[in-house]
Order: sequence, then C-alpha cells, then structure tokens
Amino acid sequence: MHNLKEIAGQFRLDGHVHDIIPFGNGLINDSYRIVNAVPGKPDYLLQRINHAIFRNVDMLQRNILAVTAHIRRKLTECGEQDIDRKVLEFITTADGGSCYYDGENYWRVMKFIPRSVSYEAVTPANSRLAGEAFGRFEELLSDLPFELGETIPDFHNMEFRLEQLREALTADRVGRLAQVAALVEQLEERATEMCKAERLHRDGLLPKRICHCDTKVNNMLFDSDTGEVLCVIDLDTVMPGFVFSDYGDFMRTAANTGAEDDPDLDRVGLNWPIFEAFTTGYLKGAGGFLTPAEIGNLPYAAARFAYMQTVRFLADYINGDTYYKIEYPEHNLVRARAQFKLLQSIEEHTGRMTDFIAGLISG
Ligand code: ADP
Ligand code: GN1
Ligand code: MG
Repeated sequence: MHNLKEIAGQFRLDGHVHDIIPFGNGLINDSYRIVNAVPGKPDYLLQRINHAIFRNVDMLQRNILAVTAHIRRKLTECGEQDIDRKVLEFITTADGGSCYYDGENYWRVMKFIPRSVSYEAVTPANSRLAGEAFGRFEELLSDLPFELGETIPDFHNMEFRLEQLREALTADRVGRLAQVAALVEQLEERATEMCKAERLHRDGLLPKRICHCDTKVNNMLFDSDTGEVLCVIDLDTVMPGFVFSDYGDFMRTAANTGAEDDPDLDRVGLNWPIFEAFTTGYLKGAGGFLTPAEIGNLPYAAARFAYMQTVRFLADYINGDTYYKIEYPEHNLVRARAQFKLLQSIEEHTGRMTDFIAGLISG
C-alpha cells in the first residue's frame, strides 16, 4: 500500500535497508522494523503517525524531540550506562526535518532498541517495574525548560469530557437516550466529585506536570536479557497534565480483573495485586517530588479514570459510535457499563487503597 523503501530512503539511515517488516501491536500508529543489511549497523523503527488523532504533527514532533533530548542530557549527567537503549533517538530526513510527508501521511524514524521486549500482558512484577519507570519518567521531565503543547487538546479534561457527554445527550442523534438514562443519572451524581482535579488546579493546589498520558505496560521496553526496564516509549501523548493521568490510566487498564469491554460484569473489579504492585513502584519512582495533595488523591485518580472512560464510551455510544472502533452495535455501551462496574469496585476499595498508600509513605 505504501512504498516503504522509498519512504525509508528519505531518512539519514546508517547502512542499507535489507527489509521492512510490520512490527508491534500498537493501536494508534503503524510501525515497521527496518532491518539493516550491514552487520553492526542499527535497525530502525519506521512509524506512520496517526494524523487523524494527532492533528498538529509539528507540535507533536517538537514535543517528542524536546522530551528525548532532555532525558538524554539528564541520563548523561548522572553517568548512566547504555543510554542509547534508555531513551528514544529520532533520525532526521535528508533536509534535516523530523518527519517526512508523502502527500498523504506523515512518517518518522527512530533507532530500533536492540535486545528489547514489550509485554502485552500485565503481571504484578512488570506493573511494579512499570510504575517505577513511569514515576521516574515524570521526575526526569520535571525541569524541562520548554513548554510542551497539548497534542490532543483537553485530552484528560474531565469537565470537557462531561460537556461532550451532555451535548451528546441533548442532541440524541440516534435515539439511544432512553436506554442509557439510568447510567447517566449515576454519572451525574458523581460529576462534581470527579472534576475535583480541575478545581484543585484552579485553586492553586494541584500542579500540572509533564505526564506520559498513555501509561500502558506495552509502552515500556524491557531488557530481554535481564528483565529490567530500558525505556519509556510511545511519547505522542506526553504533555502537561495531572499526575493522576499516569497513575489512574494504568490502574484503569491494568488493575481490572475483567476486560475493558467485559460483558460479564461479575468478572470486572479492582485487581488488588496489580494495584499494590503499580502503586509501590510508582511511589518509589515519583514519591520524592509528589505533593501531599497528589499522593492523597491517588485513589481518586483511579476512580477518575474509570469514570472518565465510562463517560467517553457512553458519549460515543449516544453519538452513534463515531470515535472508537466497535465490533458489534452495543459495544460502546458494554464498554461503558464495564468501566462503570470497575469504578464501583474502586469506590468500594477506597479506604483500603488509602491505608495501603499511607503505609507505603510512612514505612
Ligand atoms: P502505538 O502508538 O501504535 O502504540 P508505539 O510507539 O507504542 O505505537 O510502538 C508500537 C510497539 O513497537 C511498541 O509496543 C513496542 O513493542 C515497539 N517499539 C516501539 N518503539 C520501539 C523501539 N524504538 N525499539 C524497539 N521496539 C519499539
Ligand atoms: C484509546 O487506542 P488506545 O487503546 O491506545 C484512547 C485512550 C483510551 C483508550 C480506551 C487517543 O487508546 O485515551 O483510554 O482508547 N486514546 C485516544 O481503550 O483517544
Ligand atoms: Mg503504544
């Protein structure tokens, strides 16, 4: 479909292209491994940037280059070894650009990190390592001397997501309102509480920091020899936000005993061992700079993201399924109900979560 060899030829690659093969299980970008024909020369990862989701590619690339340059500088300063496997390195085009536009799509190339592996399945062991690495990632970026743009405007803005839901309800484009009324009522009961982060921020009690904003375990590379974390990847959503995004979205995606779209609500609930492992790792990585308001609200962060995703799936269902890909007509409603069940389970565990976090901080 795309002339990958010609596209790869636009970049300043070291060596010669032997082959270009589809790579990874990413849902947003299309990735290909460029296999080098010359022994000792690096392989590369070619990516087609998802321009439909990331509308401002210039801003996106500026953000990513600022982030990777900063991390590289800091790792160098603290005498870290093997830095080429610990931070992504992007390759420029022949004319010095950070990506190539073929008239339809934007493409970029980075070095392929050798002897690395990413995991699709979460375990307590990899959640703990991921928590620590995402926490450290935030710390490394806490003194970034460059203002990052929002690559998806209002991405994790709860007030905005609720507005979108209310607009969808008012328009009721496909006549689904009656079917969702009970769920909407339960969401509205929690609306004020769930917008707590935005209020704390306006009151000067909660900072915005540089966050990853897509903290899934497959957005982390591990050393295939030692099992240690190498590198945080998938930097498209790195932008200013509340640390609740990084903590809460990992909880939402990983600490669920069921599936995100589980039709059997009995299977859905907070996965306590994953909660414990990720929280332990995250506080080890980030605990040194988080404020008491941030730490104290981590259980809220977990609830906020299950809630936000309920709102987003439900709004998409009411709008007639225009954003998320669906596999069957009620898919978005099933997803919304499963996320709401996860939220209820998190609410039931809030006291226990708070005690666990207090124990980590004091001990
Ligand atoms: P998406 O936004 O589609 O999720 P990612 O940037 O996360 O795209 O890349 C998809 C997959 O490709 C990752 O999960 C990882 O397995 C692999 N990958 C990404 N970057 C590299 C790299 N520099 N070296 C080796 N593998 C990589
Ligand atoms: C989307 O496609 P994926 O899984 O990387 C969405 C996330 C949601 C998630 C829900 C850019 O991410 O915010 O949490 O679906 N990403 C975007 O599964 O909207
Ligand atoms: Mg990814």
